[in-house]
Amino acid sequence: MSETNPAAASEVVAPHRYTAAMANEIEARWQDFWEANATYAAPNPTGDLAADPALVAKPKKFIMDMFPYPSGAGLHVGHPLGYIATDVYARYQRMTGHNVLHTLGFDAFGLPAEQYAVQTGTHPRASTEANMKNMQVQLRRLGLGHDNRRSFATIDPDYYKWTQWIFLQIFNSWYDDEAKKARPIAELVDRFASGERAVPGGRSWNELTATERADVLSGFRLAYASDAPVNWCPGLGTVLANEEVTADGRSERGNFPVFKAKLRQWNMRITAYADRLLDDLEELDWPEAIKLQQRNWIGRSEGARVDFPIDGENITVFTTRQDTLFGATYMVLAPEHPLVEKFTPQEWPEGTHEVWTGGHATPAEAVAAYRAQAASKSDVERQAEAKDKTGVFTGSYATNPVSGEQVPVFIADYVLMGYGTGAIMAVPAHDTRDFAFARAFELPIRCVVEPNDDRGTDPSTWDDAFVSYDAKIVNSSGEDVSLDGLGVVEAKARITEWLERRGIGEGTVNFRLRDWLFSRQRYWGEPFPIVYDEEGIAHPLPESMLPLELPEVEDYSPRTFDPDDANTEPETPLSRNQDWVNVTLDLGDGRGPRKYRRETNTMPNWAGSCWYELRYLDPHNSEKLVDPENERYWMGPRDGMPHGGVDLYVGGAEHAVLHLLYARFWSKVLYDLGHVSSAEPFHKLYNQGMIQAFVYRDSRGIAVPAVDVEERDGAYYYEGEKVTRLLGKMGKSLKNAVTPDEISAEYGADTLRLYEMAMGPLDVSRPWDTRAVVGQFRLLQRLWRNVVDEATGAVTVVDSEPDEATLRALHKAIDGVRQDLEGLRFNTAIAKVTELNNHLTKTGGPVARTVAESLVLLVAPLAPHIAEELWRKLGHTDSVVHQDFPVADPAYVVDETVTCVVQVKGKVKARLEVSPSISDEELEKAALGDDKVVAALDGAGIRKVIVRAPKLVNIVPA
Ligand code: ANZ
Repeated sequence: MSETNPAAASEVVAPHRYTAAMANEIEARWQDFWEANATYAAPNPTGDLAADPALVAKPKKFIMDMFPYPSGAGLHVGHPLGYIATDVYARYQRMTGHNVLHTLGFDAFGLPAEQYAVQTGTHPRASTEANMKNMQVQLRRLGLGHDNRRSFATIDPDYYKWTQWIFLQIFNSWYDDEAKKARPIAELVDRFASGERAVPGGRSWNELTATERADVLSGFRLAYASDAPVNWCPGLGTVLANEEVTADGRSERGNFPVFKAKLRQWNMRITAYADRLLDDLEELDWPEAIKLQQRNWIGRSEGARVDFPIDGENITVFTTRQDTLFGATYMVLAPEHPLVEKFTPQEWPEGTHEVWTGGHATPAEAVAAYRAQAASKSDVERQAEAKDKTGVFTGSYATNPVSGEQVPVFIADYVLMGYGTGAIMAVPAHDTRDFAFARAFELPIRCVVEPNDDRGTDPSTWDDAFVSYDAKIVNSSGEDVSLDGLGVVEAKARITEWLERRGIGEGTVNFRLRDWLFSRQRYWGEPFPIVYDEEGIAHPLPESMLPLELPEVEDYSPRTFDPDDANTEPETPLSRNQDWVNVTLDLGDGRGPRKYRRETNTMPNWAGSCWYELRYLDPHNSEKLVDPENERYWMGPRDGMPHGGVDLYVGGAEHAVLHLLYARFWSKVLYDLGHVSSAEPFHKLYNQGMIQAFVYRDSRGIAVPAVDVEERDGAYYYEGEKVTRLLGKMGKSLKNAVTPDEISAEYGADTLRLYEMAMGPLDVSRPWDTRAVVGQFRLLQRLWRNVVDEATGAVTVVDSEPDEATLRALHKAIDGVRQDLEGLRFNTAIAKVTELNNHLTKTGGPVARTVAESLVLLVAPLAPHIAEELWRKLGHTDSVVHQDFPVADPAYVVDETVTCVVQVKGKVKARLEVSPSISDEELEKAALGDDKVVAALDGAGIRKVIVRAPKLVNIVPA
């Protein structure tokens, strides 16, 4: 490539031409300068990063990237797209009067780092640190203006000390549903002890043993251990959060099967915040698509709980269609429902339908067999829209509370224990799954919502359920309530009121969101600051014992199993170090030194990224997570916004739910407990697109090295063999990765930055094309040439007044670039800079100093190294980084106009100031709409309009 590379050519002819070698020299020099002078240091109001109060008096901008995990593969050119974008934006904000905080840390715990370590046989800390070093070198070369004093990795004990501290805050609090906020658990204990609040279970607090008290509090704590069914992934050897399981019931990482298993695990009570997580979305400046995904994940459903009496007890169902209660012809319990045994009689009732029994001699036998079958399926498999529904009759009937009818009670795996009440009323006429089930089990199907298509009202002739919210209720009259003729919404309201009046049901809201499974059977994560006493009660470590450091172990590999073997149990790597696990401690709780066992699970990799924005604010604070004054300055609510937060957060759309939901939840807890002033972490979120690359595959479908592929007549060849080309991801495994280092070596980082920003709108994915990079290099060469004599190296600018056309070109560019940078439209900003630069090139002759300086300032956020160099060459002694961004003079921004004469019957009636490029149609419209012209026509019709844009319009009245 270097033969055709202008970057390498012509050094002899023009010794001071901007070449790759020169770019590399300039860039390395300025990177050293910036580092030595702490050019990007952002001052804090207080603490060790505090500085000139005048700087802190400025408005602030806190600009953040989703931080990377230190991958062994290093960066390819796709990774820095967002980092460059935030850097350009941050530089622009610095030049428009803001105190800017922009830095980057590393998310260094978690599965990827650990898997890499296991594969390469190195300790995760060693491999992670080596990877970070490598990435830091790569990032530095891009000229990113980060405040490196604020960088850290989540694996630093100084950092995870506070991750553990936050865990303890969450552990030590409960959600007060009345106040709608988290409070210290000690307040709840006081309320129980004083009798102000009844203890669940009905006994008094004083009667309870220590274990019983701990169990009661577990039901309230925002972080709690429980034996609930969890997602167990034998192939990875760990349990996973719901968010980490794909739609087909496999692990997001590694694609292994995931099973439900009952294991004692830590959870975060994120469900307590479901309402607030949903409501506060409204206030955020986020892409609608991401908000929608969060709304769906939280999954708010408005419906009702309804009691169906059975043998003096009730089965309570959750339904979103209480308006169809008259059409409920059977019920279904989840196979795991605790009431199943109770309602499974000794024998089948007289005349039980054969298909209902599954061929079993007794209900107990049928239920046991079906339960075993259901246990081997994942939730997703159970919920699949398969037409063949399975289940068995329990042998019992319940009463439909509105019709009084006896309805059979089934168990079936399409009803999940973890949603609603784990029991449903089935309305086969209007629910697809119930319809399929009713057909299979020959159950009655009753139409209670009048179809508005042509299927008729006899369900026996239907092929599927009629599902609609926009129809009338029919066949729904009982003794003292009738829904007939009502629409769905009115019917729901009426029946809910009826149920509530009789105390047999109530309107409720149900959420799809589940509590967040928070423990992993991994080595490479934050240890829990929890120990168990000899009675098995969990105790928090006192703050003075933090950080609880991850112990060195010989064997840090996870214990994995046959991926398909559900009957396995996880083993935690930390449990292999018994010296660490068994300790004698004085927790300072008045009980003196005692023997304890440490928790051996570790936190999931999401923990470290749940709060890192806060630590950037005050990274060296050893007393506090963050000083409140610093937090308020950078994160506090402004300008009447209900929440504060990071001013711009850029990252990939793949984090729509997991990271962003978890981080929002932690923010809210910290806010409730008074540790921070913003209840939301990220005010504005922006998702950058992906840089894609062509993947070339041979006839076997194997990727071949993209650099060695040749193009001939529209076809592609590798070693003489024809290969196919498709646009895909960039990566080592697809043999199409291009590194920023290669491109920087060939053209310089400024060219790489410009190319990435010029490729298209930031939020759109775009294909990488190495051959196109040179275009941006040429722009920088022309820029250089407009200021510097390539032969002598002398600055060529002159102290003269620029001409009018140049002033117009300049101020239009300033105006446009400002708007584009503010709006993150970097590609169009570059187009405007290019236009101005071309104007100067075309005009020829030396450029006026004022114009050259403005041009350099316009370029500075985009290509900071060359801008810094030219700024010095222009005679300045201070860095370009903190200069004021040019301001457009409005007089030169408005389009030039020409005067158009409008005649009526040959006489001049009006003069219009119009754009020289106005079209005939526009000009005619403007003329006919002019007040003076309207007056002159005085209601007369028009025979003819002659238009000669832009100067003349002649109107001939009828
Ligand atoms: C009666 C009914 C009639 C229903 C009808 C739907 C249509 P969303 O919107 O997702 O909240 N359901 C309730 N609990 C369930 C569970 N544990 N497992 C499986 N399904 C369950 O869904 C609520 C609806 O899903 C509820 O409303 C219930 O079926 C079912 F024409 O009740 B419906």
